[in-house]
Amino acid sequence: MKLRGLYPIIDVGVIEAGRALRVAEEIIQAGVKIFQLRAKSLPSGEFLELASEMARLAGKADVNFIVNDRTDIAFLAQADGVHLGRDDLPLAAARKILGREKIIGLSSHSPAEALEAQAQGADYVAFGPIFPTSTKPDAQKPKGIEALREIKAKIRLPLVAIGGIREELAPQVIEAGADMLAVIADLLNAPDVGEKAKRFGVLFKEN
Ligand code: TZP
Ligand code: MG
Repeated sequence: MKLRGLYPIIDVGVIEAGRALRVAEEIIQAGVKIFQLRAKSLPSGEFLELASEMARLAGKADVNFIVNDRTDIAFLAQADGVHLGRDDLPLAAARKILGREKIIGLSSHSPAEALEAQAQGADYVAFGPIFPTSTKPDAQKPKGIEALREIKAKIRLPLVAIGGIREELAPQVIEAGADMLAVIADLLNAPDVGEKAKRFGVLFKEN
């Protein structure tokens, strides 16, 4: 499956965990091909339960479901992959658990880190924050879209842009080379999440 389009992150620090499955249904209905569950403060058992439900929904719709940070939960929930940051398991260790077929995405904050992620065998690389974000309090300083353009010229992996991406800023991020836009606040705080996801989706057809 080609990795391109909106990459919603369902962050249960931003919406209540009780709403998360409904949101997953809405974005699947809206046509997204990949989404992630981010649950920094959910107890592991609840994280696993929610991830398992989401994996089931995604599986029925042939959508890729990715678990943030936790390779153990990705494995147990039978998710399609895991997204790893710098504090998570190294890629090679996650690969041993999940195998070759699963998707492993890595975070990067510079061209050098993006190249390193590619060399390590990641399936996609995320770069950001592109713009200021209040969703991740410990995020680095915004990197801007020229840095994204620089990375796009250097790597062949699908490139995910993240951080402060709102619908009105999305066209310039796609133009700079993002294959996917990872979005939390602008999507989850929208009055109609499904409609919002559709509008992001349309931008990939236009740009
Ligand atoms: N990593 C870098 S920025 C960020 C993460 C998880 C937060 C993105 O959230 P938002 O609300 O789309 O800025
Ligand atoms: Mg992480």
